[in-house]
Amino acid sequence: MKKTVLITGATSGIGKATAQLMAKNNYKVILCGRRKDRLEELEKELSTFTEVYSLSFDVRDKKNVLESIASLPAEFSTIDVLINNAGNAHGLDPIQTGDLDDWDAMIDINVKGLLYVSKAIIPKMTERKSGHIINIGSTAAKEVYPNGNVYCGTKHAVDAITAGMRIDLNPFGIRVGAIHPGMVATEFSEVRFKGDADRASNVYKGFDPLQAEDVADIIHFVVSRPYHVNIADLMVMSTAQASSTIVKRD
Ligand code: NDP
Ligand code: 8X3
Repeated sequence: MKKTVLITGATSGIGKATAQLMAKNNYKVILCGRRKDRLEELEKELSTFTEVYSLSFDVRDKKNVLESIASLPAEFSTIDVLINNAGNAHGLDPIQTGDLDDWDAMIDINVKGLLYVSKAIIPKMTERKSGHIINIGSTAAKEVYPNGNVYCGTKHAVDAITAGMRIDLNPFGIRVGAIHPGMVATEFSEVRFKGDADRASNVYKGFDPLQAEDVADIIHFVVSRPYHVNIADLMVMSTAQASSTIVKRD
């Protein structure tokens, strides 16, 4: 029987590439994101491969998250795989001049949003005693870089929450793991720099960064292991990147 995967942040970057790959690999796909036009377009594209359903919600709105996921039609309501991918950095400022709204956005989306979506889905997994949760962390979950303060804090939290989920869900036979990419050329830096396309493209200049498809490929690999195999923690960087701050550029 086809498995169902729910992907948050499917309107762009890693989430979109993952939805495309999972759809072509015989999974039913639930696409989540705020931008309805992008959801509609992707749903149309992927419907030629598989059954697709879209949910538009802001992960910060806990009522909307819970109600949206509860509203899934019966044929999509058994979620086998949850990919908690929605998230972004907002700003890159030293702690003394950081913007309070940026801090709220990152903590509310990257941490609390991930928790709300998980809370909406985990009870059915524990009932069935099966399921797979993949949280998208970052190299920023493992190290802290200059001006990364709050973003790194949210990703460290994702790392700790992933470990906590794995422990608490262990009696139910649920797989839980995190995937931690280094720099991936997506819309991530455009969001971080509030639409400054030049500043964003400089982040990926002079080296061959990871692409969203590279990370999607890894997510598919992790999901498609035999059920007794749980890839608990996986870090992936471009060959040119050695750490958050060390990148070999031309
Ligand atoms: P993108 O900006 O391309 O995609 C971010 C996705 O998150 C979009 O689909 C966006 O959808 C969704 N999203 C953002 N805010 C919200 C919200 N409030 N409610 C619902 N959905 C939201 O970035 P990436 O694909 O690169 O990022 C995906 C994940 O990967 C993030 O968790 C990021 O931290 C992580 N990551 C990224 C790296 C990189 O270098 N790119 C490296 C390591 C980790 P919409 O706006 O339509 O709601
Ligand atoms: C995104 C990668 O290095 O910009 O998590 O933090 S980085």
